[in-house]
Amino acid sequence: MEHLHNKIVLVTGASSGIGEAAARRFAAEGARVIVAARRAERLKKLTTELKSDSHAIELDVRDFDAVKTAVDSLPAEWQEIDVLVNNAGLARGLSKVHEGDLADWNEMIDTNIKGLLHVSRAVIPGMVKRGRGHVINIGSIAGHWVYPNGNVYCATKFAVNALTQGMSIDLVDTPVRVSTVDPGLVETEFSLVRFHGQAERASQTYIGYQPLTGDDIADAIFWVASRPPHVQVQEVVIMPTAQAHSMVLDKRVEK
Ligand code: NDP
Ligand code: 8X3
Repeated sequence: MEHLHNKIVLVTGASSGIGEAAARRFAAEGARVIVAARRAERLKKLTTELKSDSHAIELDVRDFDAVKTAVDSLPAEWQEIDVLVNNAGLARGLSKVHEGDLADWNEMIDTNIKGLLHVSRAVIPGMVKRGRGHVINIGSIAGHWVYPNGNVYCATKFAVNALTQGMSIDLVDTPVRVSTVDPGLVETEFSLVRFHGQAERASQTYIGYQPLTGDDIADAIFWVASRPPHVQVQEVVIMPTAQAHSMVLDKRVEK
């Protein structure tokens, strides 16, 4: 196992859900954690709770100039990022393509595809230069199978899958590793965001079976990051025991 003690880990989308759980897990294992997201107040609170040295950056991954400036202007002691967890992402809406909302599409494409590219473009050159690093993308089973009305969100996660493969090929002649962790249903704020704050509708997503938690995914991310340097886990697909596929879920709701 590779020890992550004192390694620098940047987690995007750390203000909630999987990203927050990953930040807590890496910190608990002694890594130094940079947490990034738009909601600065949440990050500030998180840094007071983390069990190791941490640094918060308020960041909208959709804005490349802001991402580049934030990464380039990190304090000297935070510059040498060892692990990048490209987690920031979201779904907006659930509708047929011919009835879809353009603002929702743009937000998903700009965040999940372009945002991931922006952060990767800003961080990976330093990893290549230093001759060490690990990029862990958070994909989804939505990047393996399209489900009804999931069209654009699924397309963004198929794109993440393609970008993971592309990065892996592009970095094969360097020591930098590339991995993807692709979860099924995880209970976070994901559905609340997807349904534009409709709490009742969002909570229905997780009723009738035991969904995964952010901690379950953080566990997988940490496992991927802590393999020895010659071991590159390419892909981890992780689902609730009650789920077999995007469209196969053993959901038992009492009538
Ligand atoms: P949450 O809604 O709980 O967390 C999403 C995180 O992404 C938040 O911290 C949010 O921070 C951040 N984020 C969103 N947009 C931006 C942006 N423009 N710039 C910076 N940060 C942003 O959802 P999850 O934890 O579930 O989602 C995390 C990742 O996991 C996503 O990529 C999602 O697609 C993926 N995933 C989730 C699954 C699930 O079932 N929950 C399953 C498979 C994959 P803020 O709003 O403060 O900026
Ligand atoms: C999130 C999982 O199936 O809700 O990526 O799209 S799903």
